[in-house]
Amino acid sequence: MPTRRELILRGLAATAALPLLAFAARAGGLAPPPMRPVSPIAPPARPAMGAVHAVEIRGFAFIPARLTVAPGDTVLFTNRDAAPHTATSESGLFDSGRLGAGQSARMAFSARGTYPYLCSIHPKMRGVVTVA
Ligand SMILES: [Cu+2]
Repeated sequence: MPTRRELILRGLAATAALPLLAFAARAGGLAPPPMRPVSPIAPPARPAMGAVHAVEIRGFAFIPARLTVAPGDTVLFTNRDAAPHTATSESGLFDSGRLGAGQSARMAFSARGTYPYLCSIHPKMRGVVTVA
């Protein structure tokens, strides 16, 4: 025959266990998170195109002569002189071709590195694009 004290303790234990059981039941009854359909027109996590950086060719100089961009960025070379110029990679990786007054050429840089270039018409005109 249990003592009065033992009965009280059992009662407390049962009461204390109830919230846990209720919690377990709720947890077990939770539906899995709904699957989200993948839409083919969902916007990409990152923009498809990087930033565009302007380099002006003015006064027989590239301005700025040294430019640092991120991978995927584009550099837009614009000739503001009356004389024609080019933006030509020293290692042959890119060449704007001959840019007349007001003409532009754009070059996208995907790989990290240092890309020195010059004007093939006026080889003393030099610049560097660093992709970092
Ligand atoms: Cu030039």
